[in-house]
Amino acid sequence: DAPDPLLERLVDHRPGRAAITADVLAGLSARPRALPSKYFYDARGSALFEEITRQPEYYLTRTELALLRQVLPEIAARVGPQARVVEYGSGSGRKTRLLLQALGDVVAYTPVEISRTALVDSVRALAMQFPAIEMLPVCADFTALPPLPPSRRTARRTLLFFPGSTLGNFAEAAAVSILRGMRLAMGPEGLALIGIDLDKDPATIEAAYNDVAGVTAAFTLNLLARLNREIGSDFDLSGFVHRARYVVPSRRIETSLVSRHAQVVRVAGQAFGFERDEAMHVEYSHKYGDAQFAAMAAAAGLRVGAAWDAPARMFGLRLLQP
Ligand code: AVJ
Repeated sequence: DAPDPLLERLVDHRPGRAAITADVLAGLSARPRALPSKYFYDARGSALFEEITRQPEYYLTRTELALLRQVLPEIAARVGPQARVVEYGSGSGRKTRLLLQALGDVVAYTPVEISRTALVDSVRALAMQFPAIEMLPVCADFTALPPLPPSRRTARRTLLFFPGSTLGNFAEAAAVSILRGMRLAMGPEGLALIGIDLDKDPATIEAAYNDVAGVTAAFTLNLLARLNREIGSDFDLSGFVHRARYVVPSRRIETSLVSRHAQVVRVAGQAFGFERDEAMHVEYSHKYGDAQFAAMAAAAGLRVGAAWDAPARMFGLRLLQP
């Protein structure tokens, strides 16, 4: 085969079997037990997430897309020409397309995405649509970001794009440290465009994580299938059920896999006993209030330069600056 310029340039920092095993052993030894949500995103997990975004109950993606379409001209005016765009958790690249179109003359685009399949597919499509933009993909967990590859052309500023309320998957301290990392990565002239889900009626939020078609449940359980395949664990997929509840005082969805009966799971030669109804935590999805989000940004040395909310405060975009 001819060498593939895209694959040759891809910076690959994917967590390997040893790292995943260590994370899983640590999570299973903790109380309550927990598994990291970043491992949802193998090829099948990323595809299932795309299917979640098409469920009627999952308002987040379509609301954010509509809001982006509406306010991107204003954002582009604030960002100005010749920006370098770095996106955290770029997924399918659907929102990226709108952003790159609105910005016009972007110098380079660096998607940071833990799913290699999603990354390669999306960058290939974006490279066709935007031949003038240098594509510098990084396959990594964005909380452990390797140094970014240098771009050929010098950029006037860096724009970090972090849509989807993916920040909400992190507990507050971890979210602040991600924002702090963004502050360092963007430099003094930089900006960050962040999508956040806003606190609202609990029933609406809870329905989004319990779609009737069961796609979210399949997405959650796929985590166990992925671990069985990649680290040789023996989770029984029919022995666990998906549970997602909105915890009002914590302003977050807490998703767990609940053991249907007493059982033993083996991972890397170690045995872990589960009790009946024992919950293993797998994901948070935080929903923010305005003051709370501004305080988190401030704790990271950032301020909210501009804010846009979808109708009925269903979702928000925030432009952060040092
Ligand atoms: C990837 C962060 C947008 O937390 O809403 C969707 C992941 N999990 N349904 C979210 C997810 C269950 C999602 N984000």
